[in-house]
Amino acid sequence: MFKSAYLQRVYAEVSQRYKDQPEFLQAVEEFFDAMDVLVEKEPNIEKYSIMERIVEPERIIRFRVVWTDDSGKIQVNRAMRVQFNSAIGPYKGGIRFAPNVNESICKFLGFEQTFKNSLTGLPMGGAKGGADFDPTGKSDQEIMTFCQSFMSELYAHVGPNYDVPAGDFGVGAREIGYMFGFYKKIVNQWNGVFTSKGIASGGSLGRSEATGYGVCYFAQEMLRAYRNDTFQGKRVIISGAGKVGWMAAQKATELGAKVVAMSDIKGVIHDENGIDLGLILRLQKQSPAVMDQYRQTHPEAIFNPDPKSIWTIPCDIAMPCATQNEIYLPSAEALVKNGCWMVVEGANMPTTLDATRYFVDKGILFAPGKAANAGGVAVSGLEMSQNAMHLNWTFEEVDAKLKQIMAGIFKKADEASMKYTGTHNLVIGANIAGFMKVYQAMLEQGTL
Ligand code: 2IT
Repeated sequence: MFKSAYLQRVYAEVSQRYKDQPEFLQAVEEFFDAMDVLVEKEPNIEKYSIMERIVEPERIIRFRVVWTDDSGKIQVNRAMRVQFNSAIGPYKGGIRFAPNVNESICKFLGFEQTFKNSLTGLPMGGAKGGADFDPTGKSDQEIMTFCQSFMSELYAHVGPNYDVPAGDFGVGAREIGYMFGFYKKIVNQWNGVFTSKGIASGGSLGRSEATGYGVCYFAQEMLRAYRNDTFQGKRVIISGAGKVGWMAAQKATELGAKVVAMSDIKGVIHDENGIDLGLILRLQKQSPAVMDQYRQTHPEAIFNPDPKSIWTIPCDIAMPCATQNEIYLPSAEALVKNGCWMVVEGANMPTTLDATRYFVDKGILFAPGKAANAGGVAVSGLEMSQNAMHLNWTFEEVDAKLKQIMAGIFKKADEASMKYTGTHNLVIGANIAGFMKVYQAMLEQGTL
């Protein structure tokens, strides 16, 4: 627990009030862990009740989504948007469509997003939203009908200078296109209310690559600064083969690493020749989860239907890019036992708190998601700039800015850690560096 009596008191209150929100409390606990070294040096945090304020979302919008499926049956889903913090810019963060979406998950994501967005250096507040709608197996028509009904409510609560959503799990360019189109029709204005749009609809080149590439750019900075090293010849394992994991695998391979294992909900593929990324992409055209089909083309590869088994494969670098809480303590122990010395989080909060503490205690180079996966929202910020200026940058321009932003995040997080702990603890450093700007803005703006 925390040394600070102030943090202990606020955490006790929050955990009592939101005892049914485990993911949210986990995100707050990780954040307070990092705040422990800061609160006594910054008495204004307690004086101005910053922690009490920062853990409460500024606003939560909840609504019902009614839509008709292809068989004519009327369906009902629950949706929400958590507008967490707007101290440093308009609310910004993705929308998730998945059956397990609830207030705890939207709040944990919105809370993390606040500090992640701050770390990018761009003026974006934190938000997250979603619906307990499962897009798997739905027809194009059903997806469109759902998205339009969803937007018939959400349109009133978003805008290019108010709240700018993007994608997340279950929400890609297709869903964004339908939501953006419906918004545009209702408000009768073309503006940058969504990011991760298709290129023809005003999306930014490089946005679809940004999160995965950013994870590798961040890892490159760690390798350079802490080991005078590169990706060349490293064994990498990546959980998830979606938007983040696939792009991270491609960039890591381009930088000289060998990606020996990847996973999705069907299972794990271990291929000592290096994963055939082109094959995965081709298989994904038919269905989203494909690992069970990989051996039809590469019979020498090994398939294991348990997604968690990926963490037992020997590697140098592990990149969890699938979902929250995918590395529990036993998986962390297996990774370290088998020689893993670096963990870079591509997903949001993929490592549980005790597993994170274990990695840090063992001296593993560990990059928290709010720093390492910030490349996605960073390029979303660049998409907002391009839309506001009514112009488009080239892929090379965007990619160069992304590299610069990821290097900047690494520097800020490492420097904050050195300043407050005298060590290279990127979990503490990223939380403090992300917090400082939000905190400063909250002080400047008075008690709201
Ligand atoms: O978790 C994330 O940073 C995202 N889903 C992307 C958010 C965004 O606004 O691009």
